[in-house]
Amino acid sequence: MSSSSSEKALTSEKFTDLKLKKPATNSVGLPAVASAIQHALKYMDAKTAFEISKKINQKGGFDCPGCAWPDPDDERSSLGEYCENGLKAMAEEAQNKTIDEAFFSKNSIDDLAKLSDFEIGKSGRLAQPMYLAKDATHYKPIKWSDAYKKVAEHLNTLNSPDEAIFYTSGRTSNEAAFLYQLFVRAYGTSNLPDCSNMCHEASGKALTETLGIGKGSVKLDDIYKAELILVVGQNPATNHPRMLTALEKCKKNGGKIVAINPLPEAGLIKFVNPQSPQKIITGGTKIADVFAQVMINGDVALVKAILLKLVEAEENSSTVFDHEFIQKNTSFYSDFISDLNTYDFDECVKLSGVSEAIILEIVDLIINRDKIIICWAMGLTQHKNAVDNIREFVNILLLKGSIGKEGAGTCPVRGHSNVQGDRTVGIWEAAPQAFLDKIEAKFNFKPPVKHGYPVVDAIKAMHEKKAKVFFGLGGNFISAAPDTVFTAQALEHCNLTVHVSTKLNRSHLVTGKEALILPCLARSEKDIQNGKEQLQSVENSMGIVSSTKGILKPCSTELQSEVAIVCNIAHETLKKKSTIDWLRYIDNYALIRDDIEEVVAGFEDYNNKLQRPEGFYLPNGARQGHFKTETGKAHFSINKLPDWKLKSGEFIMTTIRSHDQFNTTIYGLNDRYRGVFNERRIIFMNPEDMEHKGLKSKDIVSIKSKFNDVIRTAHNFKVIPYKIPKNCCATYFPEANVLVPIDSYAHTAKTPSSKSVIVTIEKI
Ligand SMILES: Nc1nc2c(c(=O)[nH]1)N[C@H]1C(S)=C(S)[C@@H](COP(=O)(O)OP(=O)(O)OC[C@H]3O[C@@H](n4cnc5c(=O)[nH]c(N)nc54)[C@H](O)[C@@H]3O)O[C@H]1N2
Ligand SMILES: Nc1nc2c(c(=O)[nH]1)N[C@H]1C(S)=C(S)[C@@H](COP(=O)(O)OP(=O)(O)OC[C@H]3O[C@@H](n4cnc5c(=O)[nH]c(N)nc54)[C@H](O)[C@@H]3O)O[C@H]1N2
Ligand SMILES: [Mo]
Repeated sequence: MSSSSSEKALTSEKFTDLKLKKPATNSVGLPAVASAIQHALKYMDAKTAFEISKKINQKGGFDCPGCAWPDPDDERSSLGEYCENGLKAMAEEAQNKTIDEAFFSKNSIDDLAKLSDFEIGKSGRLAQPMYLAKDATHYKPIKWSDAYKKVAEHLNTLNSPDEAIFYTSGRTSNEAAFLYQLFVRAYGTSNLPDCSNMCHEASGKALTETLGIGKGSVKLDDIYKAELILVVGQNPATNHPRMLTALEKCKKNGGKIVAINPLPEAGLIKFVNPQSPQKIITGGTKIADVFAQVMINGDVALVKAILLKLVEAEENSSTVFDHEFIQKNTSFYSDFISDLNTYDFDECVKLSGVSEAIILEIVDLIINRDKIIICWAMGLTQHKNAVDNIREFVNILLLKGSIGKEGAGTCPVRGHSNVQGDRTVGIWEAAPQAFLDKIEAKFNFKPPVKHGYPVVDAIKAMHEKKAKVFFGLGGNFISAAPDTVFTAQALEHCNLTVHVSTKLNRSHLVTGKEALILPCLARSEKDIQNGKEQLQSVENSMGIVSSTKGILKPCSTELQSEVAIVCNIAHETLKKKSTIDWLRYIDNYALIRDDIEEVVAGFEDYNNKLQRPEGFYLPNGARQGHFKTETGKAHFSINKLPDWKLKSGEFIMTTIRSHDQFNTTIYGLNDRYRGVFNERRIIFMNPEDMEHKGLKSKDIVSIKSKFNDVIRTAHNFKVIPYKIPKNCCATYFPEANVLVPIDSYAHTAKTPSSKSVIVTIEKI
């Protein structure tokens, strides 16, 4: 009998022999270069590794499939503008091992599900389309044409287009993403959930409300010129290593850096630039001038404490706030100040977990500077009050007039390399009417106006059998989503699950009644259509669109490009119902860009501008000091303190990435900077909390979360004493996703609250 969906969905509970070392105080430097090279050579030959390191993130090369941090406009390092984890991402993508018919006939889906995520990833690149028939135990090969027919057949027999879900992960190019959303809307639904629903959705919401644009406002150059940068809820040494080079440059220019994080992350303490031999010898740059070790989800309390002191200083001197900016450019200042004054400073200090002395240091830095940038990532966005978190930080910028000028502004640091571009070109379950009108005008059909499901609602709809087909353009839905068991049941209720993928992952194993794997070209591979090499484009975290063109020979001749897959499915599904000639795009991606240009603002002369090696900037109102809000001004906002309270025996748990993973892709079992080796099933705890509970290092525990009377359990985690605030603990994503309740998400943004899960811990 086949295993249950939840058994297949959960990551292996076996231990892999934990080793502990002292956490590092600095990051990168020679060990990182060595680690990257070692890793690359394990999966690629030396020639490929060298070719890649020369072309990655170089002008005219290809965009690193790792993070979305921008490339410098000016000089790029001769060693290649790569980082350790970028090279690991490449090694994962460009490995020479492939999996095809023989692999799948040898391994049933139940066998594969028993492997750890690390082992699944190491199986190799998907090399031919595969089909899992109803009640079958093994995937079998299928011809591309039959696969397209199967998808079309399922989509065309649903009672309503709203019974289909079309997920996107943020590696998809602008070209493929634009056609995909066009197809989905022409088919008749807005069900376009994407990874950003689990990622920076709260940033988009908070920034649109307060500043009139859902993206950040700064350029890389602003980072260099800032006088003060707050790095909040972010672990750049691991997730955006090249950001450290930019922070180093800011420091060299006299800037100050404040890190706000429950964990003392290595790169924020000290950074040794791997591309500067002198720094490797001298031991590097101290990055954070002040480290505020905030309680998990204590950020609003911390900012309120800071704001109260700023108001006090302003009352004494009248020189702290930028009155001209506030008067000319903002609304709701006095409402904001009156609300703020209802809070008690000492209470906020206590709830933040940060000492008063540290808070006063931060206040001093803010008082004397007005070129301030706030950078943040998942530490702020994955909470119930995520939107409040971000709006509260924006209040600081508005008081100081730190927006719409050089060296100042907002910097939500994006995750996937093209997650921002996907949204720009229409991957959005709640697209604005103006965008839909443009689609209608250009393509002669009426896109549905009703909003579609974001990720959380999509899972619920599948669970309730209201949605019956799941299509994933990239990603690993089962492992990335919250509430693993619930999501597994949801996927299992589907008639068909389809994944367009480069690598095998758990989502191929937790399927609907039938399933398809459609293997696609990766970004580093040459995309040749009708004899011509095609280029594609992506947008980075700072709104720069640039071209990307693969350089390697595809790992299999059977792969198709994402563009070709989307066009064929659209053609096969819509037939005469659509007046769009889908197949003509496949031979010439420039035609897709011509159409994007007509629909999306800021893409004028797209094909020509893409020839510029450095790419081009999209318009950004907030950067220019134009705020497209209801009042036409930037909005101060009123935000409450979070409403949870820990009962005795409860902890607040955050789920984080190790140094050796890219989301659900596990590169290795080490988390070098945090001193954790060869194990992922671990829980970081405060030593005093451990003592109080009678726990010793490496003791084995179960973790339980209780939400709306439902108890969720994760078994077999080893305890590690760590410098984390009391009552807080941390585990890795995706092992702990089983504990994140489906109904716990950010107000208005619906981002699962995977950084604040209330748990109990029991020794077993
Ligand atoms: N190598 C590598 N690069 C990546 C990724 C990867 O997995 N691997 N993922 C990509 C993606 S999609 C994304 S979204 C980004 C993610 O990049 P990050 O957001 O840096 O990733 P996380 O590990 O989720 O870490 C969040 C940080 O927030 C802190 N934190 C946790 N809870 C709180 C809190 O309540 N308050 C505050 N202030 N801080 C908190 C954690 O200690 C941690 O340092 O990275 C991208 N880049
Ligand atoms: N508990 C918890 N859960 C989280 C998070 C957290 O911090 N904590 N973070 C959330 C965040 S920020 C995000 S962004 C999501 C990530 O969610 P996803 O984007 O869904 O997950 P990934 O692990 O990035 O997807 C990896 C898979 O993408 C496929 N892939 C890789 N490159 C390509 C490509 O070029 N084309 C195609 N078609 N496929 C490709 C491969 O098959 C690979 O297995 O997870 C979220 N989940
Ligand atoms: Mo993300």
